[in-house]
Amino acid sequence: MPHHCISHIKDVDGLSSAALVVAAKGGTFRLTDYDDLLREIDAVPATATGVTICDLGTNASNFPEFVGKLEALAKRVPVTYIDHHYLTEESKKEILKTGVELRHDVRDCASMLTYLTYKESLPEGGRLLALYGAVTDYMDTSANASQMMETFDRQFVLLECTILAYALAKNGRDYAYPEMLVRGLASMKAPHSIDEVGREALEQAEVVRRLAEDVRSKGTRMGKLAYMRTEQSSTGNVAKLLLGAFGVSVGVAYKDKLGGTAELSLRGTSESKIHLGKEIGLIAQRHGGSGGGHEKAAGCSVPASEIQGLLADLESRLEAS
Ligand SMILES: [Mn+2]
Repeated sequence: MPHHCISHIKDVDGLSSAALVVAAKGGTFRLTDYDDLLREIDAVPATATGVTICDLGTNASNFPEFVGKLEALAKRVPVTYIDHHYLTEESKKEILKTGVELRHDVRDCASMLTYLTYKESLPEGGRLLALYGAVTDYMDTSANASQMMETFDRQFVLLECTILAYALAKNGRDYAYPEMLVRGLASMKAPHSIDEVGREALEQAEVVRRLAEDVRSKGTRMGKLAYMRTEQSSTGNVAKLLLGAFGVSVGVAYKDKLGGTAELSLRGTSESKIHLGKEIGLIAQRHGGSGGGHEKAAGCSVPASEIQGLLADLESRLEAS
């Protein structure tokens, strides 16, 4: 009887979470982004005997619909929802009312929470997958992750999860690629030994080096933030590079998507005094879009014509903080 997993397609945390669910429960999985989460819930196979949703938050604008879909799904099959994106107490209560089992904690990454949920059914290698998510989501200083890290060669963990992140950044646009990575990880392969992943990661290292030069000439400073339009699949990386290139507290990188919308990634340094996820959720809504995320890493999508207005709003929030 097949279990079904829906997890985040964009980063190592989402992929590691999916691999952990597959390793523990078998069955099928789908990788998706926030925009398509509701559609993926609708598309859960009728034969599924259980569903786990990992590393996928939702924002205020479609929260009621999300809760409605969770409720309908939970009537059919047992549902476990594992996430670490910020949720209000009110939202948590609403999710719990749907009958899903909620594993939510903002102190750990989704892979760590997934590992802890299915620990009993996982092989030894599952601990490494939990750490890959923790390091790449900047959550390896949590009590669980730092304790786990003590039992490994730290450099091996850093190397392997970076290989994974770089190979994903290079090939993430092709759905089959992250799917292939999840299959390899679920069979407990080290990232460097999956297919051509090691070589792809090194090629991406060169892309990143060139990109770091690029952002200096193509980025624009606006007060406490810097922004840039990019074609890179990993807008998060570009946002990060802007922080260093311009010495600002917030970097924003965006790319155009089909249908006149733009997808933005935001990254902040410790100098940034606002919660980027909460702020961008509110600002994006005012500009006809939606967004959310963590304190120092967030994202949103808005009509492309709203970008300048959105950046100006974000900048004035930074000035006021
Ligand atoms: Mn995550």
